[in-house]
Amino acid sequence: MATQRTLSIIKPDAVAKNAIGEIIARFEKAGLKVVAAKMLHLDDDKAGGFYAEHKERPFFKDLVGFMTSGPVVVQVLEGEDAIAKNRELMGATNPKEAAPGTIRADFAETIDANAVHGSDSPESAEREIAYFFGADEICPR
Ligand code: RTP
Ligand code: MG
Repeated sequence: MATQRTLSIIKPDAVAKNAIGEIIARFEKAGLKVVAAKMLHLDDDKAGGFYAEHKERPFFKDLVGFMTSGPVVVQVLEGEDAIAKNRELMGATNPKEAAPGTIRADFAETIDANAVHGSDSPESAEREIAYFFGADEICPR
């Protein structure tokens, strides 16, 4: 498996819990490198555009409301099989179904406030990274 990049977001609930460092430590311990990072407070347009694929879903309004409720930390993670590795570290979307020891099992309370986002395919990763970062903001090492 080749080196990949994926977009990670530490969501407002996890930022509010002061869990930024613990979450990033899990990525690093798993061999993923942070090659770009910034803190942002998303507005409705930026959050809605990010989750455009869910526009027609009943939970869309709540999702945008939650993602704009406080600051987030967006990062580009790089490493072997980074997309799947990050999804594994995150655990299932619903924290009640997330495997023990995953980020969502340990830091998330509900399916709405579920601590982290991670790209779900190489195509999503490419779009999502470009949605938040210019090429000059990514520092491979
Ligand atoms: P994410 O995109 O945030 O990484 O999460 P995911 O791939 O695990 O889940 P996805 O299906 O893409 O859904 C995006 C976010 O929408 C909220 N959601 N709520 N109430 C519901 O049934 C429901 N389903 C999804 C979650 O917060 C999920 O992370
Ligand atoms: Mg998703």
